[in-house]
Amino acid sequence: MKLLVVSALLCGLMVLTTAASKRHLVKRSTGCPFGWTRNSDRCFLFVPTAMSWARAERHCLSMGANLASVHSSSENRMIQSLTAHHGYPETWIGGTDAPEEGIWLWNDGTSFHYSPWCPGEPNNDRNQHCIQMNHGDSKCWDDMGCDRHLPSVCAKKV
Ligand SMILES: [Ca+2]
Ligand SMILES: [Ca+2]
Repeated sequence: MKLLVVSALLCGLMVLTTAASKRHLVKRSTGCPFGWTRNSDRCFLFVPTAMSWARAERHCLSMGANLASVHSSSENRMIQSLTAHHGYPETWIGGTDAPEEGIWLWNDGTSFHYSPWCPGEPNNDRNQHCIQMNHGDSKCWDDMGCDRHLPSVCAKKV
């Protein structure tokens, strides 16, 4: 009898833990669309197709996202890791100073406080108003002409 009770309890526990792990799986798989990478409360997608900054942003918008804003070195590294399979190409992120020279803004409306610029950047060379990451050997940020065609990274809230 005791054995029966114990095995019934074990069965119950197994059902419970299986249900819990299933819930966990479901949560993980629905947090972000397929192919997107979750980091904290956002989903990120590397888009290898080279486009101008504005077209890259419009492409992100079509998926309910914006070009990615970046707020810390760990976020910067995480986004870089999404570009690793493609050899760390120069890649658009969502920063621009097009509305007013030298006033950098994120197009998703978040505050601009972190910016690992390369030495000597941003230099606004011949009117550069958009941010590319992975520039140079140290893969830092550089302001670049927005009409240049580059891969990009989209981001959206979970
Ligand atoms: Ca500029
Ligand atoms: Ca520059």
